[in-house]
Amino acid sequence: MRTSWKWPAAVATLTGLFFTGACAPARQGDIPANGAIPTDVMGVARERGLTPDDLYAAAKTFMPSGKHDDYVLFASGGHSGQVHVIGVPSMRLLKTIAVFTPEPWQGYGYGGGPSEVLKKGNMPSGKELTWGDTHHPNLSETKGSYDGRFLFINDKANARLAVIDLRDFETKQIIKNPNAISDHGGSFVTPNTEYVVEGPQYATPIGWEYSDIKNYKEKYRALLTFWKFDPLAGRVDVSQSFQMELPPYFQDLADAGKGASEGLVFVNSFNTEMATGGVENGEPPFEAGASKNDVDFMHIIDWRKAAAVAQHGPTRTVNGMRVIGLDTAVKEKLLFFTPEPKSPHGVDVTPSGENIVVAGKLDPHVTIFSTAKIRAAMAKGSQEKDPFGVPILKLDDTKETQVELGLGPLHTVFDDQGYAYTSMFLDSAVARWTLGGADKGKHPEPDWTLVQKLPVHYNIGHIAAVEGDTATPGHGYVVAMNKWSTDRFLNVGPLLPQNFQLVDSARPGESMKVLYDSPIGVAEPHYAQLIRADRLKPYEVYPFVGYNPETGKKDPNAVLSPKDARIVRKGKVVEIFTPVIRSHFSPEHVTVNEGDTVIWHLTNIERTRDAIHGFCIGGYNVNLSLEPGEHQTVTFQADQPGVFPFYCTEFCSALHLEMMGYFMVKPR
Ligand code: K7E
Ligand code: CUA
Repeated sequence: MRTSWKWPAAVATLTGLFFTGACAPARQGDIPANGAIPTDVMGVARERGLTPDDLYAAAKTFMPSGKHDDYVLFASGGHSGQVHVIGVPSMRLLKTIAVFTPEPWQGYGYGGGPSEVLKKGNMPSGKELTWGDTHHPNLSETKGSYDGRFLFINDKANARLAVIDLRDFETKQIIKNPNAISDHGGSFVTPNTEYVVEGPQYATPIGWEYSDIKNYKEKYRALLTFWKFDPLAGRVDVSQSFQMELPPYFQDLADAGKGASEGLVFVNSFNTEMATGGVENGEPPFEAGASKNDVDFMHIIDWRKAAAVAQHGPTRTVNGMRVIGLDTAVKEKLLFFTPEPKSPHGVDVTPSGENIVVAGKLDPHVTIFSTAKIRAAMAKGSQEKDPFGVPILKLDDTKETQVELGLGPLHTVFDDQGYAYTSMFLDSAVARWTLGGADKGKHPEPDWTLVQKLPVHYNIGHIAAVEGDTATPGHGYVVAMNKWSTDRFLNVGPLLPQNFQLVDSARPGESMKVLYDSPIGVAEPHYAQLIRADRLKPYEVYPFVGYNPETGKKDPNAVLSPKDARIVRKGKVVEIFTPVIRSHFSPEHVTVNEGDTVIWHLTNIERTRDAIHGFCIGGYNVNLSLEPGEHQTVTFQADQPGVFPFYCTEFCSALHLEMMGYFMVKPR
């Protein structure tokens, strides 16, 4: 293992001072016995027992006040249902974007437009869903590179997709998959964000039909969904979207081809055994039944051809969605299989698109497939079929090579130096290895070779690198997204945070180092993407007063000036028009009758950056966040008589506490 990084000579000569017996006080900041508090870097380092490696890490990650990070990490918030936005290299949490879970500080789910966005994600039965299990955030792409415009994320638990607009970092659309209840291999975009792909996980009867699990092979199916994205509207166009039926294997991660492999989508699978569990009835449990075979199947889907079939048929429509049947997918040559090592997890396309890397949880290798070989094998076809008639292309005809990495390889990302980085769950390590072919880059080592394994703490799941899943990756940093933190942080009780470790991925020929441990105390993150900060161009304030963030237009009920404040009564409907500005709402007295419908229009007419106001009504579960220029309308029933103060929930000025009023409901 190389350790060739250079420590500045002047500092190196001082290194000897670190452990020369100066007795460190019990806690940093305590006054030592000799009364001397260190005031210089080396003194502090000595006092805290820091090594040159520690000082290097500190210098690499410290962000002076007012300076900004170079990269932004968009991380799934796991079963918090949200997305975390983290600056890199400082690893500071910049924001949590509310997606599938109500989030009061963002006014998300407590009245107004955001509540309507959330409601669209309810079950078709009307059953309310107030959380999600977010796994894979995916940034919109142009020509296979991030364009900084939109972010998509899936909800594994309920098979939903969310669209976040990166002009204001807000969730604009949640779509409930009309036919599936479980997903995982999503969201993944095609190289120009033509489609957002939502891959399945656990097979079920399509569209919530009931069927006994004894009929698993006949009745249960997986669905791969292609959501058509309209970049001008910034929304998925459900009417132009389609689904493809897949066998009832448990499909896992997916990735869209790019460059050489553009037009294809790759989807992993496990449980090609079609185990159905039932350990309580003496059947083999899932964990045994679903890992019997030595290989599972990587699915190869020609999405361009599939889109043409969706357009011209034959398809059937299920719950308003066009579905390409499994038999059609076979007949039209839309779907092929090739064996992949037992119980794989990640499938990742290299920057050139020439190779596809599959990591098998239960296999010590990564298997690298060749796009050219896959295309040739697809053209040739295969006599070997799975039980559903899907052609199986021979592994020898599709495989480029294998690289042995160790225990539990999961996910792989890439840099522009010709390296791949694979997370090793069981080894608790990041494996760096070399690519060949079009992705060879500048590495001095032989192609397809393990170069270094860096221990991380602990049980790494996903891994992110600088634009490391695009056609144009950068280099310098890798983030290890560790499932367990165990002893890394102060004990906060038995529910522990996860641990994101920032890794210096250094230059070719040098060694990786851990730079920073960042506790993620808000649910288990899965995937994350790391984008150059200069690709993002968010609003500083909304572009004009009266902006409705849900429509992107001026709201017809916008209250544009203080003189527009008014109350309009029509029978049992009371409409209030409230301009919001430091430090008052007007009107300040709003009196209605019990049973009235209240429609309250509020516009933040500020143009000053960060002049945010909140609007809450105690006892009525209403809380809005009104950013400069933003308009929201909240509608509710005045169903509780009494006097309810409303106030601003953001400390916006010296007279913020005075920014209040009374909502008075006269009893019947
Ligand atoms: Cu957690 Cu991508 Cu859902 Cu692997 S997945 S870790
Ligand atoms: Cu407005 Cu506080």
